[in-house]
Amino acid sequence: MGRTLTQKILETHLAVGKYVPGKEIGIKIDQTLTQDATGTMCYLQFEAMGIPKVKTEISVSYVDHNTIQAGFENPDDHKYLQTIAAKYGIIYSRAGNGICHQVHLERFAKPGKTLLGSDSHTPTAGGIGMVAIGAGGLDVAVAMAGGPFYLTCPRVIRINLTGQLQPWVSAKDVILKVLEIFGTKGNVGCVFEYTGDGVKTLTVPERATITNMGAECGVTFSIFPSDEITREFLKAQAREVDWVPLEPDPDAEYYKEVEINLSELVPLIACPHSPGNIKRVEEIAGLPVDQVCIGSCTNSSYRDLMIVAEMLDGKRCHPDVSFVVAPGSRQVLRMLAQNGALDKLIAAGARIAECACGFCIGNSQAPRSNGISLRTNNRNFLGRCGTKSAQVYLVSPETAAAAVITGKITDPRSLDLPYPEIKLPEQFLIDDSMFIPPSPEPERIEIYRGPNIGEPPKNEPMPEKIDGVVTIKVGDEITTDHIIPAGSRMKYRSNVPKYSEFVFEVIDPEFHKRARANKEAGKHNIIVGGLSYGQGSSREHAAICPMYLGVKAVIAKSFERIHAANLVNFGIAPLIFKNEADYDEIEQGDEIEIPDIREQIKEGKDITVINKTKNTSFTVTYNLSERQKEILLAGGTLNYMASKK
Ligand code: MIC
Ligand code: SF4
Repeated sequence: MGRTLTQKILETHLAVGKYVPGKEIGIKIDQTLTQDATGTMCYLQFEAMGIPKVKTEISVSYVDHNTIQAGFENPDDHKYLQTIAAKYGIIYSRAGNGICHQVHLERFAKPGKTLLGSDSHTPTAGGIGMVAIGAGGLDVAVAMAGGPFYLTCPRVIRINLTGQLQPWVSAKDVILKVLEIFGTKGNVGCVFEYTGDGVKTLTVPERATITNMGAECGVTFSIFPSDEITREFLKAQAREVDWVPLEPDPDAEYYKEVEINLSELVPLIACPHSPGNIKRVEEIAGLPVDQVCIGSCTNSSYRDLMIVAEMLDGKRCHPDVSFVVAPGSRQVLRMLAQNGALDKLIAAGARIAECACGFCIGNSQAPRSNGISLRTNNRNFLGRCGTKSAQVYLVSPETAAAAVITGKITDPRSLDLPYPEIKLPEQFLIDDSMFIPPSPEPERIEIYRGPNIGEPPKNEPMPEKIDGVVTIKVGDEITTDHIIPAGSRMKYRSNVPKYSEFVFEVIDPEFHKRARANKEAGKHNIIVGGLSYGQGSSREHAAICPMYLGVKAVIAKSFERIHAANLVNFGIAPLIFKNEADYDEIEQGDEIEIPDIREQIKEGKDITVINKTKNTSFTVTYNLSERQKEILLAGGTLNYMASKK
């Protein structure tokens, strides 16, 4: 039987286990990336491991999330990260160099290699034929220390692309179509592998837009073959030596197959408050728009911003629209500056933001109250933009630019404009001067620790029994943005006690007070959730902060991959209702007891949960490998690693 591309790359990287879909494997990681918002905690944990130098082929530390610097916290973190990079053999990408995923694709991503990143959109690099996976910072720290990365050997779904995109329809519409088909839940443990003649019509940055938002479906990664188009892209980045041809065997067998005819796609839009809430743009055309934001790791490439600049050439931004453009990288920005496209954007009324995450993470450009914002990024979760009452819609750069002109949601095909054909340059502008290489004299580097840098919090081993309270009961599709907000709160990433005050802020600002009171009274906190708990980001603070507040278990109908792994890493049990109907019986405030939890987990048994308030009991189960069980019982990965020394 032929092999999928996923199987080929994973098999050459197997460190633990056998390639059997559904079973846990450990793989060797060739490259890592971190960004500042997850990076500080990741490197604090790396330091705790006592390894003198990273053991990967390439590790890059990007500063792209918290670049606002409205206070000392962000710059303190940046300086810490810079000194850590210098000391431990890591390349430091300075603030201003661009968004990690865009820059990594341009300068480091290599077909056939593995990349682990402390950011959920790390699969962007799958566009170049790389197995690129998002994970919590602690997993990335372990990979930098040379340890394998553990994952469930994936089930590979083939997405066969045929035909060719029509004018005004672009890569974003392809991934929105994929989201329409697969939704944002139920895809854990799978990967998307793109095949077919349609692949040959897509450039690497377009492929990267598609792999980027596979994260929204919850797949472990998405991957394209590495072909002549990949070679051209690498050549244009002066990295042709990094090219290798890669494709699945023609008779490879897939877990599931889906076909998408690119020729039939139309402009699509993800409506509030989920990237899976897909409509055709023409269905809601005419809705007035207050803000248009173009950028983010999904749609900020040279091609994306060139098409916007050409569409807006000689036009003016509609007076009711605030129009923001954040180029994905300094390479993109400089090229736009040199070829005059930047001037076209500025002339049209664009507010040019830094090459950073910016609006996407809600640390700037919040819309007005009840405002309608059209954005090219990948997530529109409630409150993520910084304004809880705002409605955020996700679209392609073409649809976004159309609204800049008309002030309304507009299908770009309905504009009376010639379609600008954008060709990728034969040579991108290469300027690596905003990367700082590691120090040749690491022993002389002193790590800078400003007052914002704390210690990674410690946890106790799992108690014999959990005796606690349902501190909160939430519904389906709770994202990590619900669990711990980013935006203006993100500056506390290195200060866990302070950041913990914002757990569940967007749905229940009193949560942290109840949790603290329970903890002080010697009670454990328990979270009850619905389907697909922990969607979205890789931020391990969605586990660390609850851990700090004394949460010992989350009982949900199902979990998303990265968050479930983060819960285990920080010693919180991710327990699954055996019978989903039991979710309906349990209420916030119920007193809960889980007797002999250690014993039950050790023996791999289903667990009985006693609801003392209701005088009932129900059964929960869990998806944990033997290794994860040990980690959980030890109270998290750091304790587990210390016990193995
Ligand atoms: C996001 O898009 O939500 C983030 C901010 O990039 C996160 C990482 C973080 O919270 O720092 C992610 O996607 O993992
Ligand atoms: Fe940054 Fe947004 Fe991409 Fe996250 S999704 S890495 S915040 S641009």
